[in-house]
Amino acid sequence: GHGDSPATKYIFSATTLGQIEVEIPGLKPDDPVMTQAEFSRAATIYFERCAGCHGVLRKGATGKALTTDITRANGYEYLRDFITYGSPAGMPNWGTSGEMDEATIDLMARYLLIEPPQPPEFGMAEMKATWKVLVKPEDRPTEKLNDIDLDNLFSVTLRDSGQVALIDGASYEIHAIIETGYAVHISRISASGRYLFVIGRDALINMIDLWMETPATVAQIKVGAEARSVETSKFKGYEDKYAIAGSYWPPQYVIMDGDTLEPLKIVSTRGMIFDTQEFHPEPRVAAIVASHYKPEFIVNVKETGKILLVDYSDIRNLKVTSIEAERFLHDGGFDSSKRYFLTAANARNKVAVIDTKEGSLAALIDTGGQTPHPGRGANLMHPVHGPVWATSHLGDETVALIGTDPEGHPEQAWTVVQQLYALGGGSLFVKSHPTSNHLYVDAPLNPDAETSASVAVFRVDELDQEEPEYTVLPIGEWAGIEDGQPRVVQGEFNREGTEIWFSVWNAADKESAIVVVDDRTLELARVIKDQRLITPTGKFNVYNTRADVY
Ligand code: DHE
Repeated sequence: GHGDSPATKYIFSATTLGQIEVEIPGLKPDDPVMTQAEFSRAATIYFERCAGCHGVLRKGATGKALTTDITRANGYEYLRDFITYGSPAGMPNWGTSGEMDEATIDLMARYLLIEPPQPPEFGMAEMKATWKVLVKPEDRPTEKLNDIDLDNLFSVTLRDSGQVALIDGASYEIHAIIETGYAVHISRISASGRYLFVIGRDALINMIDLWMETPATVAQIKVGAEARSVETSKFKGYEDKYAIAGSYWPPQYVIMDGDTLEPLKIVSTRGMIFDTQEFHPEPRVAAIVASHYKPEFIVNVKETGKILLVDYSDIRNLKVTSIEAERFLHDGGFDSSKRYFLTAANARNKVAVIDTKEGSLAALIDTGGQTPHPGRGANLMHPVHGPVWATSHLGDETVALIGTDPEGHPEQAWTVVQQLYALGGGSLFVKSHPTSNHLYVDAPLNPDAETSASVAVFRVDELDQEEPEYTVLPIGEWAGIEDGQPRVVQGEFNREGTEIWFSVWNAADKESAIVVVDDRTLELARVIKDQRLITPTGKFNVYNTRADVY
């Protein structure tokens, strides 16, 4: 068994994961020989590179299960080759891409034949030990001290430098670069627009005050060993009152004070899978959004397939509605009315729809493609079918348009009304804006370099055609980067919806860029380059993110 070794050690640090020190959990006679130092190194690499898809305990989700019953049956050579060459289903080619050398791949293949170590729990004592209020609420500005147009500010993830860049949506000027967690993941904005919350993969949260002369971190906390989601309360009367973060490890969520990040309530998500009602030890928390209809957080629990409506109006007597949805919930967003939340159960090729007003599952839709991955999705006014929400897919070129208007368009509601064919597999994000006539579809994980550096654009007013055509924007080419093979990822609109920004995401030691496209003409508006823009990926416009406009 794993995790029961009292000697299991695990080192946490506030800003980087560092080397993970874990003891080999009970070697069996036929286990591959591995030194303690090798095991710790492999555990660290696994945690940083593999756990996101395969799970800390290797039970699988976006990636296949890698428990020892499976890995030993497949054997060392199979594992070595799989890690080296990858697969079209989404496994990266760690060897041929040059990211892991032969010795590392050999180590990882051997490591997978041994039982996984279980990292320790992370409860209130551990959280409190990492919690820092750098500027107390009473010492913060009482009015905005800068002349930044906050609603048109972009928080840009600088993935590998563990920072965010705050970039002006009109002048493209970088107002600040702020140190955050390791392999920082997403940004969310408080209901008032004042506080920016950023979470790293190491579960470090930075709370940044945008009213300061130069925006800076005012509070910080680490809520676990690995995390992906953070959100703040948005319901009327609760603006800026609470924050919530979900973690992958340990599997839990925590509700925090919205002014200081003081942890108030930690809730484990371990429990039964919704359909088989079998216990799962690692049900990770994926996307979290804040309801506009009730004082509730909507929490997606990946492996057990449950969507939790967490009522924050009385957190001492916490009421949680647990909705049976589908396994492997990942990411999603609201429809244009903000009443319905659509979330992808990506390894099940489904989208679950939550009616946030009724507090129930409205529908479970087969998207007709392989591995839907919507980000927050995109809302369009379809010329024939009325309001629809779009998702692209990781596993193929299809884009599913799903009707979202049960009152005005009951026939179309919660069905795939149209399938579009974009550039190819490996898409992660789609984007539109209420004022835009375009739907943008990226393909950053496509194995073809030219495809992964391009974006497909559909015209919304041409969606009445049988097979609507798309325009290809050569974003990577427009960036004019000589060195490396950058991928183009995640469109994000400015406040007005007139320009859309794409990240041109290159290796950490190579030049990256942000390319701004004029939405009306589909022409290049600007290339933002700066030595400090290291590995830009996600971008979050303050207004669009806090108001859920997409
Ligand atoms: Fe993400 C959102 C998890 C890899 C960029 N990513 C999310 C969310 C989850 C998630 C659960 C939804 C958060 C929310 O809404 O509360 N991401 C994961 C993974 O588990 C995965 C597959 C593997 C991993 O090891 O982390 C993963 N993600 C990536 C990347 O490699 C990306 C492309 C680059 C990066 O920055 O690391 C990436 N993820 C993003 C972005 C969003 C996101 C840009 C927010 C999109 C949006 O528009 O809201």
